[in-house]
Amino acid sequence: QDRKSAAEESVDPFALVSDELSIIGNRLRSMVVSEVPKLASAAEYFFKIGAEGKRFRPTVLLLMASALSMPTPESVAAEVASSFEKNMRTRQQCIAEITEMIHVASLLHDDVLDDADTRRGIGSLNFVMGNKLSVLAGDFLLSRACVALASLKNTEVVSLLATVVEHLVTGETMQMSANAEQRHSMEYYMLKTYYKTASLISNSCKAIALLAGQTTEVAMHAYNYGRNLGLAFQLIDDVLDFTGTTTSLGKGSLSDIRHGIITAPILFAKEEFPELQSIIDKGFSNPANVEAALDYL
Ligand code: GRG
Repeated sequence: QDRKSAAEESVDPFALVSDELSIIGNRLRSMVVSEVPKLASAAEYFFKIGAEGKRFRPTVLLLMASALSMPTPESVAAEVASSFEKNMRTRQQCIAEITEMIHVASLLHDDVLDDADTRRGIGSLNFVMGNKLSVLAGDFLLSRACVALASLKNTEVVSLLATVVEHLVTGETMQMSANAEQRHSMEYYMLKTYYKTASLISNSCKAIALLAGQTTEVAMHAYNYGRNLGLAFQLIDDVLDFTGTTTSLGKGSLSDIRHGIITAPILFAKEEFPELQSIIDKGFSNPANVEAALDYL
């Protein structure tokens, strides 16, 4: 009973992998160079020190890698075992890098679609260098992610992460094309959230398990862990959109509601206060209506 739980001791998960995070940061900066200066500066924009964001996904993946990496049998010569383990960790770090490149590519395209002006506390790339270069830089990052994926020579892992890109596009399209009924459906919200946010985390967790040589069953547990974590991450992100500030979020708050996107906090509030529906029906182009909706949250 004297033993404190990890939560009580407030272990900082980022600190546990800080060395590896900086290795990955350096590698990412070297992976996104281009011979064309304009493209090089656009592609490296969100990989520069100070602009790297929270690095939530690489942190989760590196922790997953250290939890699942199996030691080589004692019968194997120490030198062989050490090079085997080093190789496995390098391949898992590569998943963290690919995941971050796909993530940043999606942010670049997302900011163009939303006409956002701020990201990670600085000007969004579209704001600083324009929409055209942002779209091209996103495509460039996806291409570099594909090359890195191919180098792993594991067709199942290639297929998992290639499908994630389709999921990101699917989730974004579901969000922007939802009809009135879909916008108010929790089921639709959860499916969209899986595609937009949880798929990348769950499938990359699964890839880490597969590269560790784990069984299909363990890989499925890793997938489910990533899926639930990803869904929880987006739910919290949606709450923060209402409660956060430009400083804490690194971008403007209330962006979902201003874009007419109905997220979980509104869906839950509506269950308790059905009268909120009439406010939603008026739309949120009028700031007074945003204020009226906020009273219910
Ligand atoms: C080109 C791959 C690609 C996709 C195009 C635009 C689009 C389709 C998808 C958008 C997906 C998207 C932006 C989902 C939101 C995910 C999310 C919660 C982002 C914020 O993640 P954080 O908080 O950001 O981890 P930082 O900045 O800390 O990395």
